[in-house]
Amino acid sequence: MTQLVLSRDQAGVRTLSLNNPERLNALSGELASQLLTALQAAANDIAVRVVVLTGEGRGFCAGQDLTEVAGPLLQGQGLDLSGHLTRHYQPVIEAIRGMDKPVIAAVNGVAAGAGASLALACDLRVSSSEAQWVQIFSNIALIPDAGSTWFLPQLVDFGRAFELMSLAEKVSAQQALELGLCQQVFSADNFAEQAQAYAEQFAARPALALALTKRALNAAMTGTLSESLALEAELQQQAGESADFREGVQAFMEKRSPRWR
Ligand code: LHQ
Repeated sequence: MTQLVLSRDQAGVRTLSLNNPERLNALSGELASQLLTALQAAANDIAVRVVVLTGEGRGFCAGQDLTEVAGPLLQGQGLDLSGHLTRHYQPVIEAIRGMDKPVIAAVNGVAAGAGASLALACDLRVSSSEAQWVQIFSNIALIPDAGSTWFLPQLVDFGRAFELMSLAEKVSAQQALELGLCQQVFSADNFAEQAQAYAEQFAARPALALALTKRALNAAMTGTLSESLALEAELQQQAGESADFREGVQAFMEKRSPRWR
């Protein structure tokens, strides 16, 4: 079986790299399935504190692998796109968002269509200076999927999201930063190293506090203020029962750096 997702561990950071570089890591059903398995393994591995999602070669991900749909489509066969999304994309997006660990997209090159959605679904995004971001779906008369219609308007306003989606404009790394699509832009020359160093900052923080923060932020996206206040109270109780909380306060009192579990 071709390994379509490569996995590497360093300093608590698991890097998952999409591995179909000849097609700019386009998403086939098999690639999506291997990605889901790799995300679930990362979620369940206590040694993994942060996950980085990136791509091999010059692309991050060019969206749906069009060679997979072209044959039947051009022969006039109906395609079950709805089933395709539910089976292949939805579990991946939910695995990223539901994981109790920071997931960082390291967008090393072009992120197009569902590839851009994949990046938007991550908790944080860093971009290579050479990367391009494009909501490319309307170029083939499709609508944005894999969560883009939900994530993008949370990062930019409705009008800008609709404009990017309708016109399929290519957004440069600098524009992506200005729009708030990514948190950092790193030079293409040593992008992987800088993305790793960025991820290690999160790996060095108290893991449970970050996990519960992610849970609270996720819930806040769809909830009310009252619900957020109630959830904060519940999750703060959990955080407060951790050894890390005790260590954090003790380290403060002793005027030293904390040593997280
Ligand atoms: C590709 C792909 C690709 C296969 C580059 N597939 N080979 C859709 C349908 C069904 C179900 C569910 O959801 C969806 C959602 C979607 O994601 S729709 C959007 C699908 N993606 C696209 O329409 C993007 C198509 N690709 C492009 O427009 C360009 O390749 C971009 C703008 C991404 C990059 O352009 P360049 O940097 O100029 O690279 P290139 O076009 O030369 O591509 C390099 C190779 O990768 C090339 O193969 P070749 O054999 O000629 O070297 C491409 O055919 C292949 N490739 N994207 N999605």
